[in-house]
Amino acid sequence: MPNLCESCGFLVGACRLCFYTCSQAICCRKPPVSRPEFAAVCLGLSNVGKTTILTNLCGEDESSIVPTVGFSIKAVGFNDAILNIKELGGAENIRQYWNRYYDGAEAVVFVIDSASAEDNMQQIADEMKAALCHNHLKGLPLLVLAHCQDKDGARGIEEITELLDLEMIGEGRQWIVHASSINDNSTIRGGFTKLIHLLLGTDEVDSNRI
Ligand SMILES: Nc1nc2c(ncn2[C@@H]2O[C@H](COP(=O)(O)OP(=O)(O)OP(=O)(O)O)[C@@H](O)[C@H]2O)c(=O)[nH]1
Ligand SMILES: [Mg+2]
Repeated sequence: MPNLCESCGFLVGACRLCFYTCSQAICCRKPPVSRPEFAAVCLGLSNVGKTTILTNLCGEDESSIVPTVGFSIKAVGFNDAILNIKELGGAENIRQYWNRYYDGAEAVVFVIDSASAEDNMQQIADEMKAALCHNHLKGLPLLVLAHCQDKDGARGIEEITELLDLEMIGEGRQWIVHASSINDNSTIRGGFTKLIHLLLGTDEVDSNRI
């Protein structure tokens, strides 16, 4: 039977070990790994879901979203990088000023409603072409989000690639067309993750198109 002294010694030893382990955990915690930051512009016609997508990525409440007047900026954290995304409102009276906000962009995100009528697809193609021709956006990596895949009549990425003439529009830059829907957050994150791989130069695909 251990006497009282031995029991006290054992207790003190256990307390010391506990204190040492806790202090190690608190003091020796590694600093958070810093992630590279990139600036991106997010374009697309009005009502295609740009603000909803960015709000969703930030884990914020999506119930009170209103059309974007001018622009809005959100910093979105991903595993490998932080994207500072500037959304430009898509209404006609705002689109004419888009080019004032391109400066400093390192990537372009273009969101489309995949269920748009064929006539609207032509308008989308024209707006996209005009934006991507601008000096500040030339050659930048491009993510085309074929969004609203949950809607009836949503087009697949092959059809969208053809209708928007993406092979031609994407010439001279790396580009991705990616299907997404607000109902499945992983489809949205997946598209942005691919874009980050392009920005970091870590994508494993040889061709421009993914
Ligand atoms: N069915 C469906 N609706 C969506 C999806 N994503 C967004 N929406 C809806 O689309 C509507 C417009 O969304 P916004 O995020 O305001 O669109 P926006 O592109 O930011 O519009 P502007 O700011 O005017 O350029 C909202 O009612 C959203 O709930 C989606 O994947 N599927
Ligand atoms: Mg908006």
